[in-house]
Amino acid sequence: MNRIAFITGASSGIGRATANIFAKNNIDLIICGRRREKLDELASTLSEYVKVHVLCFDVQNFEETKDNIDSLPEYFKNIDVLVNNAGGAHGLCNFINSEIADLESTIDSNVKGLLYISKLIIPHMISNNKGHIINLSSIAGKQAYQNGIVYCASKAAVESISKSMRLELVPFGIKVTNIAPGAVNTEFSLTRFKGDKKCADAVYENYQPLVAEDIAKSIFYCIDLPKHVQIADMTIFPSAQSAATTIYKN
Ligand code: 8X3
Repeated sequence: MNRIAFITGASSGIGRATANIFAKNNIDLIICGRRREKLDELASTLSEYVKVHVLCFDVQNFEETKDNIDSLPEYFKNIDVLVNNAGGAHGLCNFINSEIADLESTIDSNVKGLLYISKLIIPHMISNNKGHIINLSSIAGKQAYQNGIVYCASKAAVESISKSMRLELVPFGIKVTNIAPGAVNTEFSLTRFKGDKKCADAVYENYQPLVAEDIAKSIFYCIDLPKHVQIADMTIFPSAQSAATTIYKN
């Protein structure tokens, strides 16, 4: 019987790449996001390999999240792998000049959304006595940097949540893996710079950044290990990066 994975933020980037690699390895999928068209298009491609169920909702809204998870057909409620990937950085700006709406959406998606999803899915894993939760943190969760106050805080929260989850869930046979990428060329910077493509592209110029597939492969590696092996924490940099804001460019 195939395993079943629930992936948030699956319409693009790391979430989408993870859905692709899971499907090619016979893992049935629940793909979640806010962009229905992109999810449907991904579902129609991946249905060739596995069963795919689409949920279109915003993780920032608890009621919407609950209604969507409650609506899952019985088969899809037996979730083996949860990939908490939805989130992003809204603005790169010093704290004094930052917008309240950006602070709210960064915390609401990266922290509250992750907690909502986990709170609704963990009971199913507990009743099955198995599961694996992958939380997408960031190097920003380990190392604070200038102009990133709320994003760094939100990812530091994810790091802490991963540790607490592991303490609580290991007795139920549930693994928890925290993944902290460095620079990955996705829509991340476009969101951070509010659609300014020139600024977003400049982040990834003059070195080879990671791509979404690099992180997806690492996620698949973690979930494909034997039952007795649990990766607790994985930090992944491009070879040119040595710290959150230290990238060797040439
Ligand atoms: C994204 C990586 O270095 O821009 O989480 O914070 S970084």
